[in-house]
Order: sequence, then C-alpha cells, then structure tokens
Amino acid sequence: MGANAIPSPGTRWRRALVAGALGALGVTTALSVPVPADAAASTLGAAAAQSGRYFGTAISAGKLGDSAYTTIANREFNMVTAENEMKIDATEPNQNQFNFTNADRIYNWAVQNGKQVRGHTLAWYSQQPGWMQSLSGSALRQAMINHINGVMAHYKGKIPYWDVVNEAFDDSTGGRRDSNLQRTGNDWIEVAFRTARAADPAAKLCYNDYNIDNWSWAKTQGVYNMVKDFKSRGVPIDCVGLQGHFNSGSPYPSNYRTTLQNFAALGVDVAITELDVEGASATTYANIVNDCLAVSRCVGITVWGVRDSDSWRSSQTPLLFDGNGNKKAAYTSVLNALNSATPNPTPTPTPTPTPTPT
Ligand code: 9MR
Repeated sequence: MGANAIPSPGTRWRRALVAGALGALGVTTALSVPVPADAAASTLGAAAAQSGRYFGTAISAGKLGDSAYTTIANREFNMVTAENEMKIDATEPNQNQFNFTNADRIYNWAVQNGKQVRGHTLAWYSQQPGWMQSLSGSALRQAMINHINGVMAHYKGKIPYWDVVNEAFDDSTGGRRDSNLQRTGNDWIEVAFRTARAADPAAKLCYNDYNIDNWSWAKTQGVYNMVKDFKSRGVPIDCVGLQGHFNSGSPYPSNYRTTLQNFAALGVDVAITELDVEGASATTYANIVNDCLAVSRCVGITVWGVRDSDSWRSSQTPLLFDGNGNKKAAYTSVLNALNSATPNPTPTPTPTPTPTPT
C-alpha cells in the first residue's frame, strides 16, 4: 500500500471548498469530481500501488543499454514482463540446453530496481525453437513438460505470476487452436498447469490470451468454459491474463468490465497483461483502467512496451509515451484514473496454492 492511499487533510479541505461552491450554486448532487490532490502519486506504479495493484511494462533486454528507455521504465513501472526473452525459443534453444542469459538480464534489472517479474511464457504454439517445432506426439508432450520444469526451476520462488499457457484458443470458433501441442491431446493444457504447480508451488499460474475481452465473443466463452471446467475439477489455475491488444478490428468492448468480473467470479485473479490501444485514446485508456479498478481481483495492468517506438505495433502509436519519451494524453488519463481509485476494493489474491497430486 502506497503512502498516499489516505487523503491528506489538505485534500479533504479542498473537497469541502468545491462542495461549498457547488452548494452556493444550488448544486446538491453528490460530489464525485476527482480533485487533484497533493496526495496523488506521480508515477503509474505508485498510483496503482495505492489500491494494492501493480502497473507493469514489457521490457526488451536489447534496450537495457538505452538510458532514455530505462529511465522511464524504472521510474514509472513496478512490474516487468520480458517481451521475448523468457519464451521457449529463447530459454531452450537446443533441446534440454537451457539458456537464461537474456531472461536473467531482464529479471536482474527488474529486481535490482525493486520490481517484480511476470513470467511469459512456458507453453505456446509460437516462438518454438526449431527442434520443438519438429516434434509431435508423446515426444513433444514430454518436451513441453521438461521445458516447464527447466524454466520454472531456474526461477523457483521468484516469479509471482507465470503465463503457463499462451494463446491456445482459435480466434473465431471458440474451440482450441490447432497446433502441434493441441495435437498431442486435448489434455495438454491441464498437464502444463499441473506440471507448473509441482515445479513452483509459490507461483500463480495464468492462462493468457488475446481477443477474450468481449464477453459476447466465442473465444471469450471458450476460455471461460475451460477455466470453469479446470476449477470444477481441481486443475490448478490461479489467473487469467487478458492481453488487451485493442485496435479497430478488436476494439475495447463496452462489456469489458463484465468479462473481467465473470472470470474473477470463477475464483481466479485477472490481469491485463499486454495492453496497447491503437491511437492511444485517453478516454479508452481511462475506461480500461477503471474497469480493472472496479474488479477486486483485477490485480494489475501491464502495457506492452514503454514508448510508441518500442511497440510491436509502433505505427499505431498505441502506448503511453511517444518516441521521444514524452508523456502522452493517455498517460495522464491513466495516472488520474489510478489516483482516483479508492483504496478499496483491493485485490484479494488467491491463497498460496497447494500442489495438486498428478
Ligand atoms: O512483442 C513481441 C514481438 O517482439 C515478437 O516479435 C512477437 C513474436 O511472436 O511476440 C510479441 O509479443 C506477443 C506476446 O508474446 C504474446 N501476445 C502477443 C504479443 C504481440 O504479438
């Protein structure tokens, strides 16, 4: 909890003044205008911490030598996701030869600067090394298990949230995405989660995907039904990551809060894990933040890069800082939304999970 969670006397005094002025004008409605306060936090991470949440960014190891980049990243964010460096091709380039050089550069930079790290990602159809792409059947299944064990052992007890499985659902049908992992058998996802639980019982285990924001979309329903099934059968899952890559083809939906609430009601944390918004509308960014703040189990928000020039979709200028590192209007609206949050509802994370015997 940040030191600024409780409004200072000065804040309350200004509120009373505004209320008095409105009263003199005959305005009697409840006052809900956010009042800029000296209690407000001045960075995204500190502002999110006021309600027990985090605000994170994707980080690239190759940019850690860019001081303009690290200055902003260090100042503003208190959670870090490796944009590519913890993926399968990076951490196990040859079968059973693990390489954590770049992953550790990011991990160490984060921890040395007082930040936590979200693990991304252990089992995914994409960014598989060549040797894994050529496997199938039980050999691939065993390689997936071995990969999860190898990476999670390296970071055991150090990563609060792992994206165990990424993007396993089909975009249009709401069924499973066809992939070499899927062809090993429909139980591959639960095997991945059970393996992950045993490998690091302290980590919260997430399913992460895009286009699961709109409650009425088939893909959202498909993932929801999988999580519901897992919870009912005791398959260990603790969180759902909604990536949040919003653009004209996949716009921020008005029912987003409903989606977050419905996932959370299954008994998992939710997080916005890779947020970017085409054009970076300040209003849309504020709406997204307010939706997370309205859901007690929405534990934090991560934007997918620091400056527009760092984005995988840089031409869409979807982030909070421009290419020169200047704060954009969306930055201010996000900061204000975070600062307007009451300390409650605070996230109520899942209890430390107990390993489920396989
Ligand atoms: O931002 C990442 C980009 O640098 C990589 O080239 C790409 C390769 O697949 O992955 C991007 O990150 C993705 C993330 O890992 C999973 N969700 C979608 C992200 C954007 O493609």
